[in-house]
Amino acid sequence: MKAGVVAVIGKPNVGKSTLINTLVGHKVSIVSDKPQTTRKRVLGIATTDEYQMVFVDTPGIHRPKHKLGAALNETAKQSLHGIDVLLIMVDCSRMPSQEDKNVAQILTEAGLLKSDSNVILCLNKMDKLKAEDVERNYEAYTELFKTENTIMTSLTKSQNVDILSGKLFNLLPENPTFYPDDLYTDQPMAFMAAEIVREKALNLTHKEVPHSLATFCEEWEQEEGRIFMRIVLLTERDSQKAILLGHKGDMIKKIGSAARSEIEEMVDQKIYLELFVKVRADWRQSPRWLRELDYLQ
Ligand SMILES: Nc1nc2c(ncn2[C@@H]2O[C@H](COP(=O)(O)OP(=O)(O)OP(=O)(O)O)[C@@H](O)[C@H]2O)c(=O)[nH]1
Ligand SMILES: [Mg+2]
Repeated sequence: MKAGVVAVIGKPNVGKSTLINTLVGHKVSIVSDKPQTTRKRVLGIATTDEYQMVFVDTPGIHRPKHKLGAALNETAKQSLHGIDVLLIMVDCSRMPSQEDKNVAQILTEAGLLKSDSNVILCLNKMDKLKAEDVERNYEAYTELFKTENTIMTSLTKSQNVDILSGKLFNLLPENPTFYPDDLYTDQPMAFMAAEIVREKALNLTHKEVPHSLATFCEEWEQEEGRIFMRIVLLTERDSQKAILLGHKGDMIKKIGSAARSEIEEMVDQKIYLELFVKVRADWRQSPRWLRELDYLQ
């Protein structure tokens, strides 16, 4: 039996959470096309007869503009301790950006880009990579992260995921399993339900709303034949609240019905989902709110 911890690190929006959901075979971490979707360290656990891979999903490392951003970067850095394999993820359809360079610097400072380190560089989004850019981009990323142990993937087209899984397996140490075979995440259901609501809201809204949105479960009550849950959508301005509610409540209804079916599947029973939009100016700058939302390490 092989078992170990694999941290997935990279700048925002490269596909880290998509990869973990794919390899685990369950949605453990929400996905959107907006940067900074992942805000907490989330474990995704994949167990077979041969291995247990414990993936650590991390917030994308970026240049922070507020206390929330700084907390996200800190969470990503803290996730580098005690790992067996480091999986660096990039969007290979573009040349490395300043954010990729910051990721490389953090990894160098943590002593993780040495030749004897267990590192895999995953060049994702190959479906968007132009043929004439392949060589240039490949060289730029392998040079930046100082590794030739690479794999090019397209998660949206399910390309090379098995090869990546094989490469991870090769680097895992011999160990007994850490977690029960049927456990696929360390996150409580109430957190996952609030995240599903946030994902639906992220995918249905634009501009500043996704960035200033947080969700949390305020009440979770097992009732006769169903679970009652109240999930709060926290935002920073009345104008953002108006967008989240929509004309005559259209938007919040859409968010609710998209989230409800997914949460019901997860908890395997009917739910009564109450959504409530709250405005707290500048919550992203408030240590109290960041603590409350469990975004601080
Ligand atoms: N074209 C293309 N899009 C992809 C691929 N993999 C993921 N995506 C998309 O990229 C976007 C970001 O994916 P996420 O998995 O949320 O990215 P992330 O790295 O976890 O982002 P953060 O949590 O913000 O750090 C989503 O819209 C995905 O559907 C891929 O191989 N090709
Ligand atoms: Mg993510």
